[in-house]
Amino acid sequence: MNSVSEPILVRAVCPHDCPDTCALLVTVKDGVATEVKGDPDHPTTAGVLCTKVSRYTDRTYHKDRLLHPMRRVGKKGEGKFERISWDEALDTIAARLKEVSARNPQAILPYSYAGTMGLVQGESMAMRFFNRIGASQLDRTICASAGAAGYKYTVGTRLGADTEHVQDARLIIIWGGNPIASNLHFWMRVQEAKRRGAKLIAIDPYRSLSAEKCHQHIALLPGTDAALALGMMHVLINENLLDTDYIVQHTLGFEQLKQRVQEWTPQHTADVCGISAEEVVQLAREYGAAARRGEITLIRANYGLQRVRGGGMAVRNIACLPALVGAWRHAGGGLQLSTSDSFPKNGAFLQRPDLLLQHNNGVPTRTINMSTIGDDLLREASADFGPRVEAMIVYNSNPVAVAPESGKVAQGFAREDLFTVVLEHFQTDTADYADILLPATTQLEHIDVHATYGHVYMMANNAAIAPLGEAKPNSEIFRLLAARIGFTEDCFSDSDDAIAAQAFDRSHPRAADYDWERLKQTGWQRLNMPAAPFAEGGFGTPSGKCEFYSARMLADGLDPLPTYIAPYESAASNAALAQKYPLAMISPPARNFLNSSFVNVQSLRDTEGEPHLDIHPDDAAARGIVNGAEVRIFNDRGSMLAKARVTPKARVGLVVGLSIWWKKFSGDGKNANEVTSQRLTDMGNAPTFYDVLVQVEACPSGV
Ligand SMILES: Nc1nc2c(c(=O)[nH]1)N[C@H]1C(S)=C(S)[C@@H](COP(=O)(O)OP(=O)(O)OC[C@H]3O[C@@H](n4cnc5c(=O)[nH]c(N)nc54)[C@H](O)[C@@H]3O)O[C@H]1N2
Ligand SMILES: Nc1nc2c(c(=O)[nH]1)N[C@H]1C(S)=C(S)[C@@H](COP(=O)(O)OP(=O)(O)OC[C@H]3O[C@@H](n4cnc5c(=O)[nH]c(N)nc54)[C@H](O)[C@@H]3O)O[C@H]1N2
Ligand code: SF4
Ligand SMILES: [Mo]
Repeated sequence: MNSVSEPILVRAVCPHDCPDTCALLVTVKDGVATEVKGDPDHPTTAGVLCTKVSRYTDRTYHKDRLLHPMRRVGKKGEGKFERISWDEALDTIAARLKEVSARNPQAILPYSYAGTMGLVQGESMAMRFFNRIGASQLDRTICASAGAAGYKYTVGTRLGADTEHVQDARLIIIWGGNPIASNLHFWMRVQEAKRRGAKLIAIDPYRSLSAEKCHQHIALLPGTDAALALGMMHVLINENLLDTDYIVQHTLGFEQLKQRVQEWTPQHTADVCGISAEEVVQLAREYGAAARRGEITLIRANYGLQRVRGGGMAVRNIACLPALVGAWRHAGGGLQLSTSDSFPKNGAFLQRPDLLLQHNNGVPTRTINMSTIGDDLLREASADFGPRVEAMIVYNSNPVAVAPESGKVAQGFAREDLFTVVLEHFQTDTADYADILLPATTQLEHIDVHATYGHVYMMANNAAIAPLGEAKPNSEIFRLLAARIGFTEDCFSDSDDAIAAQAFDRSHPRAADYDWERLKQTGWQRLNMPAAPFAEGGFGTPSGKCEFYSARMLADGLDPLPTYIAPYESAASNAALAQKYPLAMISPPARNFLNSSFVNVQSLRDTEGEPHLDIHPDDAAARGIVNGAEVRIFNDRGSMLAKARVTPKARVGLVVGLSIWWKKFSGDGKNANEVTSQRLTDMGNAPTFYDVLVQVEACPSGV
């Protein structure tokens, strides 16, 4: 490369697990990325990035980047490593996986999530490898599977309101989400709607940054959203605030629903939710009346309300609301949970599930739920469970920090007989337990193609710079491992370009004109799809209607009608436990972190400060806790320390610890997942991170 050259602009995509999936423009000078900006022309990005990714070069060129393979020399978890060559690393891994696989390939487990959401560096070459070897399958439930299940039973498919029309809505309900922190580009459009006169209502037990900026904040008890939706339906139906035409043409089970909601009087609803009956009535009336006037009403349902026992049912109940009032008729109206099913991904090509069946006598291997990894790593072989997990390959995830009941997760990872490989950018809490630690490239160093869950554009990521040090893309690491083990199928020599070129199914009308070479030039391309997906019905359910009554739910052993499932841990549902541990604790995302990513970027960590616990003045006073005091948060599963912030932002009975801290950056080497449980949701086998009771006490000074 010339020593003095003009800067060039490279089109890229934000890889992080965020609905916005921004289009990036990376400035590169002399082979060095100097700046990352949002593409002003991409409709949802609109030239804006969040604080985290506008500092992306700080992360890429961070002094702690892993730049060569390493082997553990200290004890597991201690984090002591020595440098080795790629040859030695790959030979060691291949030899160990062959040995385990000769006994039983299902003793091998991949562990990955959405460190990158790219279709190439995510589950393409990696899944081909694990399918071919016959490893256990990983059920990737840690984030969205409860709500996805509830939504699919009701609406049929994860399509929803189009973000590009949000500014046209007149009433926006932000339900269990904090878009200022976690969905910024949606929030920008909400702000535009507000300027045009829209009313904003937040439904959240915590006065989040976003709730603070809404006209109204309904602070219900955590885990009671399903009840609030039932109470709203009671009012809408009994006061006839309905779109009868839409109901007749495009829904199923209205009469049964009408019967079901009768018991959900405003007072009963209010008692369950810990709010007033007036709040229930007024919310329903405003929602129904706005729709009646022909105004666009939008519910943004997010993840906060799914992380409790009845999380699937909560989303299902909320998903009934727009059909009752006909909100789906308008672009920008209805509901947005996720847009991920908009994308016709070519899963059979990307992941090659056929390889698994072919090499395993036509039967799938066992499935392990990523959300119960703590228990599962500690399980012995049994007829029920299958073989003990003997080898784990972790990529795109940091389970020791993010998985529930962390004490058990760390205990599992500490097993001397477990062989652990971690592919990472940094020495995370999980990396500390690796036997072999491999340096992976960041988004600026590899190519990828992306679908999203917050808009409907296919997105291309070009490599802006060469890999740093000896880092390699995930895809290349699995390609090399496949070769070492002796897999000869052609798919293991597909280049990243070849994978990207077929990532979307061109036989599907939405992606009919997908062309990877062109997308690399343009950066982004909208799927061919309408802005109002259910304006004319056409739901993805078996009946093609929005199913108030779901025969599939009945067949799956669930209540076929909307109902309320109380949390595992709450004063109302477990009084004995609440006596010991009276405070509900939630640990939603901190604005300057992305799950546990970015915690090690100094400037962002400095902005967050240190682990905090927001606690209501009454709850603090009762415990002799003053603002700024060090407190201990505990239950039977574990404990952690944090600095108290005494504030009415947390409703009485609720404490909030914004997350997800790396354990090694907190005073006591612990984070919020010490107290979370491995119990699963009613549907989708998802974790219940926000279904937790704790006690909080002031630490004696000096602790
Ligand atoms: N900055 C930043 N952005 C992120 C992330 C991040 O870590 N940081 N994470 C990304 C990921 S992986 C995801 S899944 C999404 C998450 O996106 P969101 O679900 O929007 O997550 P939060 O922004 O925390 O909003 C959750 C809100 O739900 C509230 N809540 C908790 N329990 C309940 C409840 O029972 N009922 C109701 N109604 N509300 C409740 C919390 O108080 C919180 O304000 O964000 C993505 N974007
Ligand atoms: N208490 C509590 N726990 C939670 C949550 C909560 O709200 N509260 N939220 C939950 C949710 S919604 C989610 S989605 C999960 C998220 O959990 P994870 O998906 O594990 O997300 P991160 O913690 O960001 O870890 C991703 C890791 O992938 C790495 N990575 C990024 N890109 C690449 C790459 O190209 N190659 C490789 N090899 N590595 C890469 C990053 O460096 C990072 O360490 O956490 C869950 N845990
Ligand atoms: S984290 Fe979200 S808001 Fe920030 S740049 Fe990435 S996609 Fe955009
Ligand atoms: Mo998530």
